[in-house]
Amino acid sequence: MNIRFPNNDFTSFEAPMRAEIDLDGLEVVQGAVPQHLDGGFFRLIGDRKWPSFVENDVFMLNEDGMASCFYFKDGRVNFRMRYVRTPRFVAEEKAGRALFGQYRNPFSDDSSVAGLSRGTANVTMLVHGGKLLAMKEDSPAIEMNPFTLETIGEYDWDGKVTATAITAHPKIDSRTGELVFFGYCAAGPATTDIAYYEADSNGRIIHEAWFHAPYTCMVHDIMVTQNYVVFPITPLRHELEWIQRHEPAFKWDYTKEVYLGVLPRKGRGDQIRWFKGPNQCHGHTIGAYDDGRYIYADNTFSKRSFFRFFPNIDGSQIEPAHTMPYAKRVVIDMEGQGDGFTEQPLFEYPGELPRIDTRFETVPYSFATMNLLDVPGQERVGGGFQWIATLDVSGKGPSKILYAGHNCSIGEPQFVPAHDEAAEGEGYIMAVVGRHEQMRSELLILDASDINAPPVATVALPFRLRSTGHGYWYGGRQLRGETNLLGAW
Ligand code: V55
Ligand code: FE
Repeated sequence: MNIRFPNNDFTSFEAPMRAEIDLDGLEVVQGAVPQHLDGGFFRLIGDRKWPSFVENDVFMLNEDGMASCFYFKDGRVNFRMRYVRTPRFVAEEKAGRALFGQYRNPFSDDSSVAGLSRGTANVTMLVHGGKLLAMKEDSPAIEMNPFTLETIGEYDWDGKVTATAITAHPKIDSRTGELVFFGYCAAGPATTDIAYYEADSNGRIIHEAWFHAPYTCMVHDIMVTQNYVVFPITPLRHELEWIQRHEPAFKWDYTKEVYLGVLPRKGRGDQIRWFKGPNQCHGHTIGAYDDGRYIYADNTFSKRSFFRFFPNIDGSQIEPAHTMPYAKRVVIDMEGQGDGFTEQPLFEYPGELPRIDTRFETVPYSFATMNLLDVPGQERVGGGFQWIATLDVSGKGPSKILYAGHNCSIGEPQFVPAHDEAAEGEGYIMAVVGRHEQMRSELLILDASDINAPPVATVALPFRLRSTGHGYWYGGRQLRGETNLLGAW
C-alpha cells in the first residue's frame, strides 16, 4: 500500500516525523546548561504514524502521541523520543495502516477495532505516585517508563478508576501532593457524566464522585484550589447524533451560557453548585486559589473555540477574532446568594498555553508565563505562537515579552525552579523554538526573571520537533519515586 500524507497545513516544518530518536549529549551552542539541573523536561507531541483515511481529519488533535524528554544531569542534556504504544497504535502498527477514523468518532473506525480504546495519548505527561502517565481526555491513561519512555500499558489506578476517559490536565495539590483529576464523557462517547477523583500523594485513590454536566461539551481542564474544584462547562458542544452522521464531533454554540460547576474538595456529586455566566470558551487554567470565601480562578477564554476546524453550530462563518484567547480572572463568591461570577482581564495580548510555578498549584500565586499569538505593533514574519510572555497576575510586577524571531515558532513555556527553596518564579523557563528556515529546533533555557536577557543556554537539535503538545518538568527525585511534591529535583 502506498503511504502518503495529504498535502495540507501539516507539511514542511509540521510534517509528521514518524521517527523515534535517542540522542545523548545534545550540543549547547550558546551559554551553559546549569550543572545542578537534575530531571526531565517531558513533552508530548502529536505525530501520525499512518496517514488518515478520513478527509479533512482534525490533524492536530488526532495524531499518535509521541513522548519526548530532555534529560538533564551534570550540565549535559540527553534527548529521547518514543511513540506511546497505545492499544490503537499497536493495532495500526500490526495492520500497517490507519484503522481509526474521525476525531472522537468511533462510528468511523475500521470494524476490526470495534471496542478498542481510541486514545492517542497525545496531550500531557504526568508524573505522580512514582508513575509516568501519557494522557488524552477521551481515554484511559497510559503508563510509561520515565527513563526509557517504553510503554507499560493502560493504567486505571489498580482498578479504582472506572471512568472511560481521564483528563489530560490533572492538578497536583502543591501542599499535599494529592492528584486531583476527572473524566468527562466518563460513561462513554457524548455522555454528560463527569467523574471526579483524588489520589493521595502515593497515587492511591481516596475519593470518587460523579455528576452530570448541564450539556455535553469538551471539558479540557479544571481549576483546583485548596478547598474547591471548578469544572468549566463551556459550549464546545458534542452530540452523539453528529458523530453518527459523520459530522464534526464538536461544534461551537453561541446560544448557551457558561456553567462553572463548583464542588468542595472531596465533595459528593450532589453538592455541585452551578454558577452561570456569558457565552465564551474555556481554554486552559492558569492557576487558582481560594481564601475561604472567594475562589480566584485564572484561565484563558475566547469568544468561541480556538480551533477553527470545529464549525459554528448554526453554520455561520467563523470570525477569526472570536478564536483569540485572552487571560482572565474569574471570581466566585461561595458565601453570596447569587449564581453568577465576575470576571476581570489579566493580560492585554492574546495567548494560550499558560503555565505557573507548579509549586504554587492550588494556592495563592502571582507568576505566570504563556505563549502569545499576536502583539499588535510588533513586526513579525510567520504565524501562530511566536512570543512568550511572563506576567504577574497580582498586577504588581511588570510583564515581559520575548519574540522568537522571524519564521520561528515557540512552544509552551515550562518554568523550572532554580532550587527547591527558590522563591516563586525564581528559576528558568524552558521552551522549544522551531527555526523553520533551518528546519531545526532549539531548546531555550531562559532566566525566568528576565526572559529578554541572553539565554542561560541554547541547546541545539539536529532535527525539527513538531510544535504541538504540552510539557512538564519533573525533578530527578520525583522521577525516581523519592518524592511526589513538585520541585526542582
Ligand atoms: C486539546 C487538545 C487535544 C484534544 C482536545 O485544547 C483539546 C487542547 C491534542 O489533543 O483532544
Ligand atoms: Fe491542553
